[in-house]
Amino acid sequence: MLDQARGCRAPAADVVAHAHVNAADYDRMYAESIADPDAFWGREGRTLDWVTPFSRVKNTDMTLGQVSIRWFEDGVLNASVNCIDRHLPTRADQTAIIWEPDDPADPAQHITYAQLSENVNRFANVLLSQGVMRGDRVVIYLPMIPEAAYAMLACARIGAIHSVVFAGFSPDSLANRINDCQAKLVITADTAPRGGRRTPLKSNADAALLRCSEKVRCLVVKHTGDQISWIEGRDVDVKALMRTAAPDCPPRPMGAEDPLFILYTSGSTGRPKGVVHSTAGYLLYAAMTHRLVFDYHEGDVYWCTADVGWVTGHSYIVYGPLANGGTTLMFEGTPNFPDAGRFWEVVAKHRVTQFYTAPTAIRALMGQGEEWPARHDLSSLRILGSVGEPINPEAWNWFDRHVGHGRCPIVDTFWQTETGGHMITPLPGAIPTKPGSATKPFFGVRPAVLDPTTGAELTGEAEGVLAIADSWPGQMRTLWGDHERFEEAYFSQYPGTYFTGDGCRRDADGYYWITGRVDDVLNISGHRMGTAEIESALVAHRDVAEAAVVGVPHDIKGQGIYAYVTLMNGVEPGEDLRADLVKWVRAEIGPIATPDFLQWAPGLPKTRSGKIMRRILRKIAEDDFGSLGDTSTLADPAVVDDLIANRQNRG
Ligand code: 6R9
Repeated sequence: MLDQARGCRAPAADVVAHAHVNAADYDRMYAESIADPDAFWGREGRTLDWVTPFSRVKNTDMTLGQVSIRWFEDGVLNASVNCIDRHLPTRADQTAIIWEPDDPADPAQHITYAQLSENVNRFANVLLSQGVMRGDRVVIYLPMIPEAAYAMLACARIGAIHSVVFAGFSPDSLANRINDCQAKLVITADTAPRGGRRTPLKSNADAALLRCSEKVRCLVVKHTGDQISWIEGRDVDVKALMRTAAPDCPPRPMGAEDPLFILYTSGSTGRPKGVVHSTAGYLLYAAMTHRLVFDYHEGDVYWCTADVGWVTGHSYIVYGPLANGGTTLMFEGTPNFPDAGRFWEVVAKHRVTQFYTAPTAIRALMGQGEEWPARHDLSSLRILGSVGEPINPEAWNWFDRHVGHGRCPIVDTFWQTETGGHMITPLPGAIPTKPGSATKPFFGVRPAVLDPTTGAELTGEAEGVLAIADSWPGQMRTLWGDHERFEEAYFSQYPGTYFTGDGCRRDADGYYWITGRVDDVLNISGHRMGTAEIESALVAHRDVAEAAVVGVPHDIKGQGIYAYVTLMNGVEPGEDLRADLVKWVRAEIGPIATPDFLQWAPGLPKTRSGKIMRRILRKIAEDDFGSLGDTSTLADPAVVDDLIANRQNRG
């Protein structure tokens, strides 16, 4: 059913009949969640397994200077029990994790809940044997292997706080995170196969640890068996210790508000921020959104293609699906290895029912042609999902037609590392979709479209910036070690609300359309990257005096990285130096930060107070010279002419 006039598609009758939530349920439940959050979330909160039940539901304050977010605060529970133990009586032999290796010639693994339990318990005992205690931080730098989930849940079991660092990050980025959270140990693997190539994770960790306290231990999962260097006394073979560790480890009772994990993400200024999530509120929110947004049912095989290094992997590969007793697929590889049909081959092989991916992957596969999905049996699919950036209608339609064959609702889920789970998203049986719109708020979420300058809340059809007017259980609690920066970064712009940093439009039907970041955060292939981080990597190079980075539209990645570089006096620009700088940034941060363009800039456009005018730099990067706007406040307007003249010289 396609309402052509409004570009709106209502859920088909069979989807509605099967769904946990229909349109009437949505209206009723949403109204209650806003009018009486204590009643709504109190009921939902009791679906978790508690050691000591909570008596208080919501205790939150988003007032600048006294921000405090607490949910179910006097309850006591353990997250690993909720993801494992409570399922054992009924589903010990059900598959919890399907692991699909990089090389399709290697066998997939089916890990049952009983096996998951044994592995997590053994892993937890290994951590205890290394002196990890409740509240200690453990950095996980692993590829997409089952041990990544075991390690996360083992931390949760003993009350340690994990911080997963994406395996694509450089040794420097890893060291910064280990040092910022003062981790007691780091868990890594020998090497990581991806797309037929191997990333030397252990040697990256070795390089990172040179910059960390000597006390930090290194637990190594021997995954490929590749040759690695070994430091006796510091390095520990996890698998060897797991074999002899006891298969049971009593779960540590944790307060609802005890941190479950820290996840570093990019902001508009400074170094990455350590986003802290709680045990109960986060887990409940991840589980509930997973169940309702993907309409997850018994027997489904759910696949999210994200990496556990990002929040999507935390909430929708590990915690959400496992808290629901689901079957979650973990994929080690890439969409185009050995060929552009790999995703579809995996869907057919494991009879995947829900498939959750990013627009950048869809656009890349779209470019390879529709013959790839057509070669595989995709009839098991029921729901498709998108996350990470706005999905353009072309990609939406291709996904719908060639993957979903017009019968699978697409859930375009808007959310952030900070929000813990989906914020604005369709529910498959309840909310008609429009290509490109994340549609309606999830339960308990109060989106507010604000005038960016006055902060006034706009009603009805409106365009502005997106804030959230009240707390929800999955909300981040603080920034690790810096509550002041937390308040400053999210609650200082529009008092009393959480500011997302995104622009947004609400249409006449009350649908939300996210228009992208309004701050200096870039979204490269769905990965968040702060311009400030790339700039500081560039200026760390001895030949660079100054740098300014902006985003530029990119067909596949969504946004590309455009860097303007001013060299030190006496240094000559040239192709070798350009290549060297690009390599330098990759080594400092990681391949995801590789500049797409690098333009030499003898000067940067600055205000008289020295602020770089990025608005102008963005326009020049986009070849949009006609509308540079007001340049009269520039200290030296001539630099703009020079940058335009040298626009071609950008490599
Ligand atoms: C989950 C995740 C968050 C930023 C967010 C926004 C963008 C994510 C989106 C979307 C439009 C969607 N974003 N999902 N924009 N539609 N469905 O991606 O977290 O890495 O923290 O990025 O991503 O700009 O502010 P994170």
